[in-house]
Amino acid sequence: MREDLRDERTYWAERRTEQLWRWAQAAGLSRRRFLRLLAGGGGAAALAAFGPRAAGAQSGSPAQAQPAKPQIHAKPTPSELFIHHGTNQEMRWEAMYGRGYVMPNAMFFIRNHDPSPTIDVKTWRLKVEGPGVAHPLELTYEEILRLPSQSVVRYIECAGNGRVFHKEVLGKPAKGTQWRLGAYGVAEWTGVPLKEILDRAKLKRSAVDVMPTGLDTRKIERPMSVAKALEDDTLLVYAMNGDVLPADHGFPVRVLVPGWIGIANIKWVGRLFVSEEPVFVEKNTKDYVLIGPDFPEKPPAKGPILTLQTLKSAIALPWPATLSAGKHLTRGYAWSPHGKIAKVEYSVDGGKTWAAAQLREPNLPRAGVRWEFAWDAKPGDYTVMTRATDEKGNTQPETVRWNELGYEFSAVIRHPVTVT
Ligand SMILES: Nc1nc2c(c(=O)[nH]1)N[C@H]1C(S)=C(S)[C@@H](COP(=O)(O)O)O[C@H]1N2
Ligand SMILES: [Mo]
Repeated sequence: MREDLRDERTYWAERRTEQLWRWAQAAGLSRRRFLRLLAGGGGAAALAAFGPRAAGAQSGSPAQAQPAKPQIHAKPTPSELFIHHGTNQEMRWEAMYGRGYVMPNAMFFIRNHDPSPTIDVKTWRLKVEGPGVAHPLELTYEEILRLPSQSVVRYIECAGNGRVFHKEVLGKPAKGTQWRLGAYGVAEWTGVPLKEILDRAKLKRSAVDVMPTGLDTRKIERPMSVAKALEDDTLLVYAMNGDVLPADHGFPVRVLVPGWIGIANIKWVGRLFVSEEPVFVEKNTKDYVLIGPDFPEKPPAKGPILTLQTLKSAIALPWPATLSAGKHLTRGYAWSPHGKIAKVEYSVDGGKTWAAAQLREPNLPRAGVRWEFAWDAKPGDYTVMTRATDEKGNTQPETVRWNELGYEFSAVIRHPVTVT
């Protein structure tokens, strides 16, 4: 393999070039001319002119359906545990104070484009098909449960987590659910490595991408490279924190694609499509791309395609918080897609002075870590800040670049706390 396509960054760069080359070939361009155009400034945009308008258009624009369904979620979503955002439910960080390492299923955030579908496992089948497999399959739920399984602890985070800070910090609102930091959750996921399933479907050497499709109203889908699908911890998940995978989290099965953005973790999977060509759909051309003055168009996508999540930290306190004066053990989490967290620093004076918080085991890569610090709080108004650094040396920056859809907010956040 020329490049490491398990890395989401490399993957999209590679796939885009392949797509442009296909269009160029179809238009009769030579490889030389193609490479020259590609290398030139604005070359990709020029090449895109050879292709269909936007690849996402092929799948049609999303239905305008405003579901009149009373039932959006299967589990209770009380406001002590969740901040409600329509079909989405944000975990309240203060509810995680004093709990264990993983987020209980009853508290795990929900990110749904449409209401959670109800699926009958008796008739449900997983189809594994497409030109990239020699032996297409249909598996029942029972058959899947009998395949070799794995359990891993990993986080899932929505690409839009922190979006509200585009407005509150950068001063320019971004479109989409106005999450604070609660679109993140750690769980123990159990399921069948996708590799086991692809092996049984006789994955061809010519296979390029694997795309899971959801059985929700708009059949949400987004591809991954074959290399990523074959990683040990890329799973077809059927259990979450030791329970049957809950309806809101993808029952009967979802994929877990560790380190990749939330949308890669498709729920209610009905089909795994294995291609021999790059796959471009709405969720990697129009959504989940960076759009804005700092981001050039990247045909066939409207901007750079999102890759990894960003490094973040959050405080397990209400927003804004009020505390009574005295000793407090302040707690929270920090997480990075690049590996373990190396340190978390905190400031209670708005960033003038910083000290190290204590990290609490476990500290697992692609999951996160709990941190805490003792604070003897005197009455007054405070801005509490935390700054995480991961084992690869990435640190939360002071600011980030605004983008229309509000992705990749990872800057240090100023949490308002009043001590009375
Ligand atoms: N079929 C389907 N899969 C989906 C989604 C969806 O709307 N439909 N949302 C995605 C997004 S954007 C995120 S962030 C995660 C959220 O997973 P959770 O709801 O279990 O927390 O699921 C992903 N998988
Ligand atoms: Mo998401």
